[in-house]
Amino acid sequence: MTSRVTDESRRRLLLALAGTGALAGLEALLPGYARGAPLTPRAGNAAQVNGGVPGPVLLDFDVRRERVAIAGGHGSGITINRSIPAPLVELWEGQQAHLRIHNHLDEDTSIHWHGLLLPFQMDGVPGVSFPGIAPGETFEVRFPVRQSGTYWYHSHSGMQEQKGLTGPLVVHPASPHRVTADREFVVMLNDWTFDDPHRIMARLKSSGEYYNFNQRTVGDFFDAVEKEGWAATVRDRLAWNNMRMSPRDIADVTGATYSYLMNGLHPAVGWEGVFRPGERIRLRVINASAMTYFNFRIPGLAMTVVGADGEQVEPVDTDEFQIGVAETYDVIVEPQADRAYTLVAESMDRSGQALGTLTPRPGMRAAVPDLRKPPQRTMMDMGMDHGGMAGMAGMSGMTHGASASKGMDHGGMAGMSGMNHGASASKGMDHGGMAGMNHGAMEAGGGMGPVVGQHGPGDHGPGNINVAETLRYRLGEPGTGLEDVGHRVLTYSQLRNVRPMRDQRPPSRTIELHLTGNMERYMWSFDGVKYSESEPIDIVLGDRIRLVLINDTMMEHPIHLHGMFMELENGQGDRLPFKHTLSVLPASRASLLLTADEPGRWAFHCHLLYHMDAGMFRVVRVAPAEVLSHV
Ligand SMILES: [Cu+2]
Repeated sequence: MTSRVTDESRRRLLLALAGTGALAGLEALLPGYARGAPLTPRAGNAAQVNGGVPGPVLLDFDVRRERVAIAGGHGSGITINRSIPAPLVELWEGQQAHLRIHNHLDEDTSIHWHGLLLPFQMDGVPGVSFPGIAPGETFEVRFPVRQSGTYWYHSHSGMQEQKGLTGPLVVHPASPHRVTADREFVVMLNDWTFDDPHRIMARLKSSGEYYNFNQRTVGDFFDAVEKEGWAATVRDRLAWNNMRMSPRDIADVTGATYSYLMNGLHPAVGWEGVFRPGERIRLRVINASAMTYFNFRIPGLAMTVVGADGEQVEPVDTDEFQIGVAETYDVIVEPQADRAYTLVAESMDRSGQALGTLTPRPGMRAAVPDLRKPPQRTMMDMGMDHGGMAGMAGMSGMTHGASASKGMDHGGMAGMSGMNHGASASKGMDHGGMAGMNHGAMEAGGGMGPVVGQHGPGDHGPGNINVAETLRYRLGEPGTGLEDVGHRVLTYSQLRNVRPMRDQRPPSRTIELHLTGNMERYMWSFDGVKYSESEPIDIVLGDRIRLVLINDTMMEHPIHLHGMFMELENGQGDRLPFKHTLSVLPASRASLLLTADEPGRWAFHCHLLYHMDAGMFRVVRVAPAEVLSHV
C-alpha cells in the first residue's frame, strides 16, 4: 500500500505545483503533443511539404539515458532528442524517409517502426532484422513511405520501451482523407514505472502474482461460502488452484507500480487539447504501454471509430473500446457544447487510469469518473465450461457472486447491441444451443462467443500449465470487464475494411499456433516452446496462408506480426479488416489471412513486454521456396 500513499502525495504535490506555474519547469522534457499541440497535416511538421507534394525527409534521433521529470517525480528514463515520451514523427505517404539514429547510451539500442511496411533490414529488431545499434554508433533508416495512418515506434532492445522510448508516428495520406477533420490530436497511452524493469521481471519470475493486489481474501472466501455453500466454494477454489491462477488475474503488472500516462502526463495533471465547439476532431489513440490494456471512453461524447491499426475501417459509432497493447484506433468526435470532456483510459484491471481533457478553454475540466469495479475471470476464460450448460450443471455451484452476474460470460451477449439484460434470462437455452455450434455458426457472427472447437491431444509440455479444452470464437465480445457497462462497446467483429480484399485466393496452408504459458513460473511461449529453443516459421514468398491462433492461457495476448498486415477473419466477407496486432482472448480461437509478399526475417510476438522477454516470440522467414530449402 506504500505505493498508493506515495502516489497520493505525488498527486498533491503536482496539484500544488500546478497552481503556482512551477509545473512549466517540470514539463521541460515533454514533447509538443503532450502540451496539447495539434497535428499539422497541412503545413507538415517533421515532414517538409512543398506545394502539397511531400519531399524527402531527414530526421535525426539522439537516444540518451538521463534523469527525467515524469509522472510527478524524477527518475532515469530514455529520451529521444531530450524528449520523453519520444517526439511525434509525421510523415507523408509517397515520401522517402531517412532517419538517423544516434546511440548515446552505454548499451545497444534499436527503433522499430510499429505497423510500417518497409524493407526488413530497416525494421529495427536486434538479432532478427539487424544486429542492433552499438553505443556511440549511428544507424541510418531509409524507406519509401507506402501507407498512411496512425502508428508508433519504440525500442526493441531489452526493456528500453518501458523506460520511455515510445513515440507516436502519423503518416498523412497522399490523397485527401476519406474522413475529414478540423483538428487532430495524438493520444498516446503509456504505463510508466520508477522501478527498474529488470527488477520487475525478477519479481514476476519469483511470483506471477507479485503486483496483483486484487487477490481474493479469506473474507471473500467466507462471503462465498455464505452465498454458495461450502462444497461449491471449496470446489471453485480447488479448480483455480489447480490452474495456479486466480479469477482476479487480469494483468501481471498493475497500478501497484504503474502510473498510467496520457501523452506523457500523469492523471493528476492530465493532458489537455483545446477545441472549438462544433469542430470535427480526429483522435489518434495509441496504446504504447508495455503491459497494460486500456478501456477508452469520453463520458458524454459518442465516438466514431474510423481507423484500426492505422488502416481505415467503415465508421462504427460507439461509446467505449478496449485497446490492447500496441494497437491503435482513430476516432472522430464532434463536441457541440461549450464544455469540457474527460478522456478516460482505464486500465483493464481497473487499478488506475490515464486522463486527459478536451476543452474549449485552457484549464477547464469535466468530472472524472471513479474507477469501476475490477472484473473477474470466469471458468469460460479457462476453457473449462465444456460448451454447454449441461456440462456446467455439476459445476454451477462454482459461480461465485461476481461471475454469476457476469453470467459465466454471457457477458459476450452484451456485445449484441440493443439486447437488454432481460435477454440473459434465456441464458441456459443459449448455452445449450451453442454446444453443437461449428464453423458455420461462427459465420453468423453476433456477440455470443460460440464454441468452435475442442483442444486436440497434447498439453504443450512443462512450459504450459493450462489447456483450453473448449475453444470459442470471441471476436464478437467487447473485452474483459466491458460486458455489462450499459453502453455501446466496440467489438472486433464490427471492424469492416473500406476496401475489398486484394488477394482472393484461398489459403494454401494453415499454420496453427497455441499461445501457452505458466503464470506461476512466469514462462510464456508459443506451443510450449520458448524463443531460444524455437525454429523459425518459414513461409514461401507470395503464398496465401491462414494463421490460426489458439489461446490456451487465461489472459489476453496482443500478438503482433512485423512487416505485413494480417486480415482478421471476423465475418466481414471480402472486407476483412487489416491488423498488425491482434488481442486474442482467453480460451479462444482466432484466424487471420496473410499474403506473404514481404521477403525477409520478421519478428512475431506477444506485445506484452515481459511475455515477449520470457520467450513468447518467433521469427517468421518469408523467402522463395528454393531459398527456404537451403537455409
Ligand atoms: Cu502474452
